[in-house]
Amino acid sequence: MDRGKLIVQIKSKKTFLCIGLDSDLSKIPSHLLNLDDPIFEFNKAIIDATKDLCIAYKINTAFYESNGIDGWLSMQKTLDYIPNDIFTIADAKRGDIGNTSKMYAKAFFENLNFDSITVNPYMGSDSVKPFLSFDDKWVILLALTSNIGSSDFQHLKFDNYSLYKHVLDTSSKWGSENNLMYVVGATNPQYLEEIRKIIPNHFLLVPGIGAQGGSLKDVVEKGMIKDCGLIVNSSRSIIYAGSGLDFAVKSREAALDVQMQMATYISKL
Ligand code: NUP
Repeated sequence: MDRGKLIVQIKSKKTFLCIGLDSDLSKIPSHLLNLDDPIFEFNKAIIDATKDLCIAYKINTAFYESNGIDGWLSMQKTLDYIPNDIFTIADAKRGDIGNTSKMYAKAFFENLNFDSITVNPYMGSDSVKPFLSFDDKWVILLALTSNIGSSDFQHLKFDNYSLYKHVLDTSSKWGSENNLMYVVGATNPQYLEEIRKIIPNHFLLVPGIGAQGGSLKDVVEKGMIKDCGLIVNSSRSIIYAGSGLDFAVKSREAALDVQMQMATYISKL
């Protein structure tokens, strides 16, 4: 999906919500567990209930890889079930020497037909560039993550400039606003103004509202641009909003609550 189509989706659906399918056998409703593929059935019901309220689904591959071959099949089936006009994210945080990154890119962009993949910048340009050579596919590079450990390295200063700023500055030259986005956690909204000075037009994938306590309002105030420029993810607080037979209805209610707030921000663009 290209940037233009993504923006059209955001404006027409009045949402920049990404729902994270962090689907876990130990957390999904127990009545699904005797079905052939409980994770897929769970995802299918969540997608059916929420697809008009979000513009993206993020599949965190850890939740699927942990189930072995069955997990990869659940992931493939889920990806195939997501409507084509919804942006898909493989949250896989890959990156390796160029030769190997090329294989990761083939795995997620060709074998599995994801629109985007999260990539770890630590190994540098040759580890990221293979992912950027695919038409209509996106790299979402980790910049400033939402976890407590983000302060261990990302805020270290070199030449009086934080490491995450070096990542933004240097990597923004590897791709463009049309194939590169950045992960910035909602738990760090105070840094968004600085980040926007370095990358004024790139889209940001923002996890951390909901279960991690980040504020949508803060993220919008400091990070939104005229094309929206934000894809805000929520996983647990939406997909596990209910645990009974009506779990999909509850997930819709939780997604609708976020979407309605987003609609007011989109209407001001
Ligand atoms: O900085 C990051 N923080 C984060 O939570 C980068 C991520 N990719 N994530 C992922 O977003 C995390 O692995 C999980 O899949 C999702 C957040 O889930 P939740 O806290 O909304 O349940």
